[in-house]
Amino acid sequence: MNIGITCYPTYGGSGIVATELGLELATRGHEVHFVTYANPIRLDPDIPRIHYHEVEVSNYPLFQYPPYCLALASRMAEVAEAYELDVLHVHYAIPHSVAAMLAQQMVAPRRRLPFITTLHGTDATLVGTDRSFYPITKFSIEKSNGITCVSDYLRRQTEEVFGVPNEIRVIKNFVNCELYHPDNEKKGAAHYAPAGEKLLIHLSNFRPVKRVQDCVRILAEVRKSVPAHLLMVGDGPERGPAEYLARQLKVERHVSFLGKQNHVERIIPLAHVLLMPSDLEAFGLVSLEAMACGVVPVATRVGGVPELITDGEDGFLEKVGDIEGQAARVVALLTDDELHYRMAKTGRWNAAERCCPDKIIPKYEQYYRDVVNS
Ligand code: GMT
Repeated sequence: MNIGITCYPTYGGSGIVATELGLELATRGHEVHFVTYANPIRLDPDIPRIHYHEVEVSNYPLFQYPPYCLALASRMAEVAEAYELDVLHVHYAIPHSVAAMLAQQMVAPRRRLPFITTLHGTDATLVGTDRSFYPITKFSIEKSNGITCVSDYLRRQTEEVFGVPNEIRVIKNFVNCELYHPDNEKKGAAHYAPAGEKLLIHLSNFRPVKRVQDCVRILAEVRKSVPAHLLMVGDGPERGPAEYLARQLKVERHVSFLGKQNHVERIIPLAHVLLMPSDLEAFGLVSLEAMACGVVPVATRVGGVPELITDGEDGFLEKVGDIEGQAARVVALLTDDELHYRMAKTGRWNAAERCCPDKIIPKYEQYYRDVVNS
């Protein structure tokens, strides 16, 4: 098939899923056309059957806000006609779903261009429910030829919040278990923790929903009983406040802020525990990546996370904001090697069994066929 993919090309779960999906589809013989404003970070456009079409937005002085959605729709329509796309698959509803709807109408006299919208989380739970975005988000979701959500939770939420009558298919996040794998020796850890402290890790876009400061608080609590060092990977508005808090709690020497990293699969396996103290996660891709690397997630019981992590089996789930509870779980994992070994092994097994590309990509391929033939 000829498949168009649009996503946010920068750091963020939806862009990562879209990019990895495109790569997997290309290895399965599909021609994959990315239509985005920048080359997605994990995408090498030299890979066979991967094509990248940049969206350029002119910045005429009259435009206080450059009309990206219109430029994107035009580019989608151009690419669809030039490369005979069978389907457009957009990740994150706003504004990609609206642009796909326009592109579909632009090419309608000459070709049928069905589009699928994949909702990833904040597009439905936060941004989509913003009053100014709500009507257009609901409209473009309903006009989609196919809708997927990354968890059962998000499907229920989408049905409830938007009252969407269409069928919504749940296709969960996946992880490439060959790329993301355990590193039992963790030799590289000494670079961050020369005194042999065990590593905790947090990765995110440092938005308020991630509760990044909780990670620093958890580390401070853990260090009351076990020496540990925290790696903070990513960047965003909560980084400054988290750095400030680390100084306030006098743990700044025990926290490394690494900023945005292109090869997280090399860093995650160095850690023992992943912290994901979010207010909300539709799925929690980073916990899946950690499990694939044999790193045990200590997370919050929110959104779609319990669909991924089984509390006490392959990770721990605690209440949002319960610093003592999360810290106690981390301490247990850092001090009981047998417990850590068992949970890390189960996590790796579950990630590979349930969420490897071979289990998930055929679901997308089937959905494309269903939508194209409907
Ligand atoms: O919050 C993020 O990490 C970014 C966001 C995105 O859309 O880029 O992630 C969402 O999509 C991921 C991939 O499907 C999910 O695993 C995350 O749980 C989800 N984030 C939230 O719901 C907050």
